Amino acid sequence: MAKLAKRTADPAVEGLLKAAESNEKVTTVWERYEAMQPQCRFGEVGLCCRICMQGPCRINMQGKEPTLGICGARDYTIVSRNLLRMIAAGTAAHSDHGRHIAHTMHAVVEGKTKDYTIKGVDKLHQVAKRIGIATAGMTTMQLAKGVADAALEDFSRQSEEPMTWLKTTQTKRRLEMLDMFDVLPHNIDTSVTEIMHRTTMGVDADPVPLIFSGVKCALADLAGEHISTDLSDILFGPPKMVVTQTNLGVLDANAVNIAVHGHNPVLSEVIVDVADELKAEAKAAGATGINIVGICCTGAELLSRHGIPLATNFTSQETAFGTGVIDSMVVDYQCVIPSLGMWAQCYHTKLISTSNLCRQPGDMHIEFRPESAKDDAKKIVRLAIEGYKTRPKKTSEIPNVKETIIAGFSVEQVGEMLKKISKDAPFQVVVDAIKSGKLLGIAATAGCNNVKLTQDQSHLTMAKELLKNNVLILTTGCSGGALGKAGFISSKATEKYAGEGLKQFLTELGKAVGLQTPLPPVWHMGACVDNSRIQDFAVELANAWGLDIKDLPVVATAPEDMSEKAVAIGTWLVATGWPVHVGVIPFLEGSPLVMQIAENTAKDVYGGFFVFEKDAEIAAHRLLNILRYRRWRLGISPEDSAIYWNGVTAKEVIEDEEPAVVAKAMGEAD
Ligand code: MSK
Repeated sequence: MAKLAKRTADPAVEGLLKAAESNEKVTTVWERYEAMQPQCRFGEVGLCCRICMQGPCRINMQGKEPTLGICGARDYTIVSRNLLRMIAAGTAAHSDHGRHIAHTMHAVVEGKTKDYTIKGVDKLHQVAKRIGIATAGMTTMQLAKGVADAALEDFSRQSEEPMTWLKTTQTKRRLEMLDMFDVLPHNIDTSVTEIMHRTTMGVDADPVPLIFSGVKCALADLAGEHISTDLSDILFGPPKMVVTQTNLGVLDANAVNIAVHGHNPVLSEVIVDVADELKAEAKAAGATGINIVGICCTGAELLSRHGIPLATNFTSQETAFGTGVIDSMVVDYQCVIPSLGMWAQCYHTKLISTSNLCRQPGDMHIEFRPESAKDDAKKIVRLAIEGYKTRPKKTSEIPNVKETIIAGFSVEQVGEMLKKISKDAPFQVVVDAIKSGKLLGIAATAGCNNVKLTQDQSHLTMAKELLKNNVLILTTGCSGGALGKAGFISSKATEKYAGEGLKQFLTELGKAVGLQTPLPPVWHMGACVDNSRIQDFAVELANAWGLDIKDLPVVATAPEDMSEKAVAIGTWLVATGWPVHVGVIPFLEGSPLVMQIAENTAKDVYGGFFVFEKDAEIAAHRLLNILRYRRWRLGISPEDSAIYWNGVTAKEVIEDEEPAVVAKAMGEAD
């Protein structure tokens, strides 16, 4: 693999890289990536099997020998098993996060902690009603107990009843379809366990049932994410529109800077509370105050609920140390890379781990418990104040780069805004905008950074193309981080990037909610678990239209996917009817059969399918074509029947629904 022509599209990160790379005490993720080249081709295409200790086996994808592993496993078995284990790991991560929040809610209900309250009482009622808990005459705590119990039951139910967080959140048609294919999971833990069992030595070798069970587990992941989102909203309140700033320029050389990083908001919410209480201690130490900033998805959670500035996203988490002004980086779990300890030793920054699930070499560990939340958080903040006192007094390296970001677009917030135009049928407003052509459709941009691609660049390229073509973007996670840092999530961005129809839609909606400026063209919906919000948005749209997601002009993209969690998310999106683009193929190319299932067969079964394309501009155009195709199928863009896509007219596609013809039209065929 050649060296990347450009490492990052983020000028703040670029500015810090030179110093970082001349520092012999640390290495950056980019340097380590280059040192790793060439990466193992067998691993890259998913054909390395180390499931049993007779291996590792590496089989040949070109049809040359060896074509069988020592046990006789073929390419499709090895690739499918590896894929399933990624889905299971992603599901475990998202869902464990949800379980921890459910336990925190229990601790609140049982009076074991006084450091949290139920801030989202309306959301509690809404979720309780949705999952079938009678709310009349119930106290807040009784309802919270009922919801937390129901959430935990979704981890452990032993009957065949499908999971509550699936059967109450998807369209009726989709549930019937998933039931017909026997992929509705009844609990999360079994879904993960079954995959580990099914893929172990001497169990399932048939790629078809293997992949169906991967879909089932991914649907458990969707439910796990939804539990995380719902219960966080109940504890901390659903996000509402907030205006703040993003990128490394949000660091403040004169304040105690605390960067919170990871995914679970249970600790960081309390850090925000106690930071205010400890301001006087920071001032006594000579600082102007305490400046909390976010990284990755803990950052996205605090951004959405409190307008806490987001400093940076995944690939630049270690480069952030190079500013020299972060006094503590406080990590919970997931996407915390193991090199951080090395960086902490080189700078004065304290790396504070807070969960025994996620210890780091070189960390200081303060185990965070909901029962002693405030005391734990105070210890953590005081360590940062101590860190400030020892910060070397040299000129800071804070890049002068920051952008305005408007975040907090929960589905509840979106619904409230749309009600200003149509009180009784809010999502009909979006349906009408799509039907009228103001909006070509909706795109979800999600997922990570991946060092194999220039940091953030693919997110930005795709967003530019989609917005120009009147596609409203919903975003989460590090994609939201990338777009925010580059100035795509502000009213100015609507002026700069949106096509005429999109601009009109956002201006009208902005006026309706009392703003003088248009809404941003990218709606930031939160952290990566909050892809459940994107799904809720699509379900609202589908129900308003009387359709299923597979019929809607909606697409999803993870242009720089990196994590196993992204594999789980992509799979449930496909299983619920979304066309899903990914910019980095997750170790599938070793099996033409599995590639065929992902790109084509999935479409026939679920209506959703994967689009694999590294080039972001080409990918954006493929997604635009899919949106046009879906619009034409709905009869709302009859003029598109004459449009040639890759040499095939839309009319031909409809009349001759041979998968190969459809694939060619969508630019998916060779
Ligand atoms: S943090 S999973 S790099 S979005 Fe959610 Fe970002 Fe991906 Fe981690």
